[in-house]
Amino acid sequence: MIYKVLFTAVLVFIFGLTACSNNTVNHSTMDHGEDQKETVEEVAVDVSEGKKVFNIEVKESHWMLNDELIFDAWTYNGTLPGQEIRVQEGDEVVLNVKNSLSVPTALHLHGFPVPNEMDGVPGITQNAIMPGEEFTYEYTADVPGTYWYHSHQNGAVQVDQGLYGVFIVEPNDQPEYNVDELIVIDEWSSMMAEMGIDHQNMDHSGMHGGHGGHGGHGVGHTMGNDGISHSEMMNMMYDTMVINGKATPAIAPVEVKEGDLMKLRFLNAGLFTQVISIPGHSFKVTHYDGQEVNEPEWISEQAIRIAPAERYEIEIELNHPGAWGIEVFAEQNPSNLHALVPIVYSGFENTELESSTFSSYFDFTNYGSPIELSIGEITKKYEMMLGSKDGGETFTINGKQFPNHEVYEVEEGDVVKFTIINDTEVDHPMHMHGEFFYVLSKNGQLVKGSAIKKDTLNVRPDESYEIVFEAKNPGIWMFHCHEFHHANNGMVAEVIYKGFEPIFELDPNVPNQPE
Ligand SMILES: [Cu+2]
Repeated sequence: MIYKVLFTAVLVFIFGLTACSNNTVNHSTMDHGEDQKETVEEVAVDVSEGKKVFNIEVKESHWMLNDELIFDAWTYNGTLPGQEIRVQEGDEVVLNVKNSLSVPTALHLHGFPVPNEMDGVPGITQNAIMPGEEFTYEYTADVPGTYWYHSHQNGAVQVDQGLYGVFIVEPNDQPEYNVDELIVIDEWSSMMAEMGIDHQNMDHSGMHGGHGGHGGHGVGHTMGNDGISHSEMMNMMYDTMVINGKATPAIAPVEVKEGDLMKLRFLNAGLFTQVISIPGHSFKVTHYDGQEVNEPEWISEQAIRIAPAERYEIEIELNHPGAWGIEVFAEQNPSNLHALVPIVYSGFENTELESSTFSSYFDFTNYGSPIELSIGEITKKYEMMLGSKDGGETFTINGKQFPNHEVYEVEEGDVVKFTIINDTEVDHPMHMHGEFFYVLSKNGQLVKGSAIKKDTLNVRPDESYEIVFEAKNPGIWMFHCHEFHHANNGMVAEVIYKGFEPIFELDPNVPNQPE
């Protein structure tokens, strides 16, 4: 019902815009008081007893996407994204998380194989952190890679509102890069910001059909008599591309020099499958979800698709001076969700950005060199059928929906194979907690290039994958779609180790909301 009200409000707003030549509010004349200044507070790092301690406050902050778009974000320490946390392989890491919001929250470290009680999933591994309360997460940073941290309490609202940041574990043998930059992709609805609609009060449960229209797969489902599909609704609402917390024209350039070796770490923290096109240079894809690709080769004119929660790292030799714009756009809505990330050589500061077209999409099933995996014989085989119900309004795994979901039981030492099949018309970036998996095959064809070690796998319409993982991290682990609306509407399963007992006590007074 709230969704319907919102929907009507959006339509009224759009109607209003057509009669108005200027669709932005000039915020420069508005008084936002002390909070208006864009505070970038240092994450307090306290190295004590050989541990790296970070204090993270979860709080509301006014955030400027550019000079005209300002909104009340939910942030980690006042910035969007939350400040990068970068540690060294082997470090003991402590995150003291203080909740200064008016709603409960929790922090999940995405991709990093944490002990189960540190996984940050309310109701599954801990009770949500209530307003005013704190929770301490501790990890040993023994697996290098690019990861991210985000809220796992009501993710469709909380991550959308800004609760995400990057967590990097640098390997001890990290190659030397002259430039090492993050490019965090997200999208925002200027419409809702202009209308003063707070995401926290918004019911996302009717908004799950976000992806549609991929490669002629229809545009999703119609909403009752409104005649507008969810995907069209998503496209109308999310109209602003956000890169590293900024929208055009405030996206900060990456400043480089000829001869530099550059590493770029892409993270998709949003809800849409995005396309990345690198202009003017060949490049190597060195890591998938933070995990090394074996012997990557130089490629060019290939665009990379990056689904929600995925990370891609690339390496570029800066040998083509100019002012370049890395093009990033949402596959289903390129006209609205589109941005250029400036890569500017010194001497080209005032030059118009040049972007480029691409001739094909990067294919990770045939890239890099094979490497022998030391994985034992498969001991368990499971199927994961991704489906939908209610005329495509809700989503299922093997016909089941959270909290009456599919449970996959494993024992420590098992080698578990999943066959994942997407029987819906939209993308599902499937994320397994607690463990990496290897991709063995796609659509029945064995992977030809480098081993593919990931924590999130985008399964597109009609695709099937076989993946395998070694069960060596006991716990109760979620395995869910990372399009939060889909998870919120049922697309969640669990991998449970036989006999595992969580050490926390479920508090019935805490409104835990793991999705
Ligand atoms: Cu999904």
